[in-house]
Amino acid sequence: MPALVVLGAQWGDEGKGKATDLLGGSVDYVVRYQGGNNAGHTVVVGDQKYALHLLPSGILSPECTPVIGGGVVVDPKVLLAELAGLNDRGIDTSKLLISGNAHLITPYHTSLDKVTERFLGKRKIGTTGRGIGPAYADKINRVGIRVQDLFDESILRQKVEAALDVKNQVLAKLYNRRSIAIDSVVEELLGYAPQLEPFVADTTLLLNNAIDDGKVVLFEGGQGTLLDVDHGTYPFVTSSNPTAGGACTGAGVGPTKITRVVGILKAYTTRVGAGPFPTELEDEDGEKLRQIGGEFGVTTGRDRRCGWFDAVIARYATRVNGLTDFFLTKLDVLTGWEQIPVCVAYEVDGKRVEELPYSQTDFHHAKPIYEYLPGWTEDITKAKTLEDLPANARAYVQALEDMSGAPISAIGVGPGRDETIQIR
Ligand code: 2SA
Ligand code: GDP
Ligand code: MG
Repeated sequence: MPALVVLGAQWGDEGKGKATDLLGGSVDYVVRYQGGNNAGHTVVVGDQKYALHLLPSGILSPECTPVIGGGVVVDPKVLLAELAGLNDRGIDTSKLLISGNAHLITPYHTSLDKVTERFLGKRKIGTTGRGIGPAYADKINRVGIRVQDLFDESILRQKVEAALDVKNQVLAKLYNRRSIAIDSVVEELLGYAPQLEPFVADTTLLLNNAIDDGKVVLFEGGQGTLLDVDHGTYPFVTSSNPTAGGACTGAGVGPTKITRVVGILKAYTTRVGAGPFPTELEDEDGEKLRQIGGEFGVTTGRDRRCGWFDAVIARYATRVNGLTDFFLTKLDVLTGWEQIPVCVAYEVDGKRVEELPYSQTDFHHAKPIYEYLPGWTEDITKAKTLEDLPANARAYVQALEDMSGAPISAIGVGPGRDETIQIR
């Protein structure tokens, strides 16, 4: 199993952090390939809980080398703070590698993110305010600053000037805001250079060599399939590609090298931020899922919107990612419901639709068609095998597998590393 991708099959927060951490003990490299510190990956080890934002979850496994790939956007201030926080808790972070091609999130990206959201008003995306969109916009616009630019002052200054030239005019003329001082940005960025330099490497070369040498490399997605800028619910998406193809571009590894793509799938659905969500519950069931599942943003603390499982989304995730298997998470959260609705298809303008509509207008109008599966009341958090689950919980898992288009290889029954049923 030389190279596997672990990604979110829904709108993120499916439990990728735990899944990656679980596998992390047996892999050599864990690679973040997109996104930045908008991610919030929670890992529970014994009585310790870690919330990772930018660092790969593999940072918690001593045998594993954590890598930040070129497709990631890096806020250097946040990165150094996250490293210091882990070091304070006794975690060795010295093995971290960062691609010199990764783009930087600077203070002006963060400001622009917040200002843009404010000006969008009721059309806002509900971003995390971490500067993600503006940093990726600069990358695509070819005025981004990369990690490698930190080590050449004159190049850095030229690039900051190029990036700020237009922005300052826009800020002044459109938003009536003060312009951003080039000197202070350059000075701040240069200040991070000595601390970051030891981590910077040609990660593409290294990862390809590692795979060729038979090492095991895990590519860890942030966010989820429906937040993908190309395949998600645009414009209510993040500005990168959490889907499987993003692992190839974001890490510089060809698709022929990827041998397994695991979709992390929550036993119900959540979403943070704005945008369509067919199975959303704005009633006491939604509140119950939020409270029992602890559905609050790991980065922003926002309430996550909650709803029933949506098999149309799961099938879509199987298709656009080429999933080989699913890791079903948070089954324990559903304990106690008499019956559990599962969305099997949508009704769009009076017609039954089995697959995710490509038209966003149709998706906004999609109404869930539910099947009702019998619930269970027994505590399942100690279950270690499928046979330990009550019959109705087993039937729920089987139904989800049958509807979702790929086999379920593991089931999460609690947040801890050991609260997992391994099936395959
Ligand atoms: P951004 O900041 O530009 O990426 O926001 C664009 C949309 O992407 C959503 N997004 C997320 N959705 C779920 N989880 C994320 N990470 C945090 C978590 C979220 C938090 O683990 O809880 O703490 O709020 C994440 N990151 C980005 C975002 O909500 C927008 O809809
Ligand atoms: P990620 O962004 O996909 O890594 O997920 P988050 O960390 O944002 O949110 C998932 C939450 O669910 C975290 O608090 C995890 O500790 C928790 N979690 C993961 N798997 C399970 C599970 O099987 N059961 C329960 N109850 N919690 C889980
Ligand atoms: Mg998260």
